[in-house]
Amino acid sequence: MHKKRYEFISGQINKVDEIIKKLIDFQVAIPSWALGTGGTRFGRFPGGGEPMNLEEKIEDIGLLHALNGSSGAISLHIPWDIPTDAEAIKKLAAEHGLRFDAMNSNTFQDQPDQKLSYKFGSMQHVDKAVRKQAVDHNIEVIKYGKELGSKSLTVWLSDGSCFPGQLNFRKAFQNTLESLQEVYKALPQDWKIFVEYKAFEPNFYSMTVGDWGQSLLYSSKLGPKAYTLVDLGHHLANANIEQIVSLLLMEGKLGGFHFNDSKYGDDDLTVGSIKPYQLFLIFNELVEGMDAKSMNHANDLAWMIDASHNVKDPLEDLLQSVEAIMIAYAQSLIIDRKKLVEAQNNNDVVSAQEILQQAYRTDVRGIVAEARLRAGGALNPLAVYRGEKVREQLIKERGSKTVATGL
Ligand code: RM4
Ligand code: MN
Ligand code: MN
Repeated sequence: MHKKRYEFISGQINKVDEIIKKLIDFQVAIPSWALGTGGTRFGRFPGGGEPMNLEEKIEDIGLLHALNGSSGAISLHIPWDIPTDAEAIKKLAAEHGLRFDAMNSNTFQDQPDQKLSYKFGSMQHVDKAVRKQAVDHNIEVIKYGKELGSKSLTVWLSDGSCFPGQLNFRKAFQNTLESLQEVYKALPQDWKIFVEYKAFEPNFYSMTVGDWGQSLLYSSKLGPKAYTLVDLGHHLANANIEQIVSLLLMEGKLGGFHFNDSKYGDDDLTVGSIKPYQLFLIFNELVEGMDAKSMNHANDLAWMIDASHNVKDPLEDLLQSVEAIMIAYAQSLIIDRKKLVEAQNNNDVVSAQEILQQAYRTDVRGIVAEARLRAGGALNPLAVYRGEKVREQLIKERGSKTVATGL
């Protein structure tokens, strides 16, 4: 079945081996906080067998990577994932073929042993002592990251205001910039810092890093090691994310991605489950923009998933998400770029649409599966996961009442 499907598709497109090589090289980092059942603010229904510590999280991601060959990195969140024995953690990750992608700091929650509260913000706070606490936390996160061999820090701030008048926007921006500058100073030479924006939630009147313009302002003022991070769920409804991506790339300021999907807000649903065409259009801009700058698709941007699971088995959901990313990437690689440029230059709008949709409507799953096989993964990861009764085994090992750290 696979052989037939692969032969059919590889006969239709050019340079299939080059495409397969790119697919094999392309790795998507899995967030440590997406391995458990997230729940909503109304309730949480844990599915059992969830990882209870960093070691078990690494094992879960190792399993995903063994199945699909494309999940060779992990993104950690501190303090949820403090590595008490960094050497042992590094060794375990290496055994599973995993590297450490961006480290994430957390100043959107108060921790039990914390002196000052982030209720009214962290880096934007009117009290300098709170800002310093947030800066120190980020510097500590860098320290853990260095121990593990990570090379980047993602800062997502929930800072903002819920009501008009609560904040002086300009002062909040300036405080945040100063705090980020302190963190920037502590960044090792070969590290990057990603400033992630979000339009709303948990603050509902203003967010201090609310959109890509604000993030770009911060990252431009910070310096060459600072970049903007795009999380697909962090825009106002119907925002043209592909255009945002294109311009950030043009400016050399796109740092990385948090993939997920959504219908209404920051829904954190499975990648490609709601708007697969949008995902394809984003990949179209990514590939075109990276090629225009001779960038390396696999390494020059940070590719991460940021999702949350309420009703699905988190590992099955992540397998689906990675598959959706690989499909969109493969489809963007088969776009007839020459013809598209021609159509654009001739104002041939009809042909331009035809060219994009020709690629989007091509069933590339045979190529993606072939790449997975060549990388040592399974032909059908989901089927293997279910066939081997992985969740049942995890429940047996870890118990049915486990709750993973995270949101
Ligand atoms: C936020 C944001 C961040 C992530 C947290 C857990 O909504 O997307 O990237 O660190 O959730
Ligand atoms: Mn995110
Ligand atoms: Mn989010």
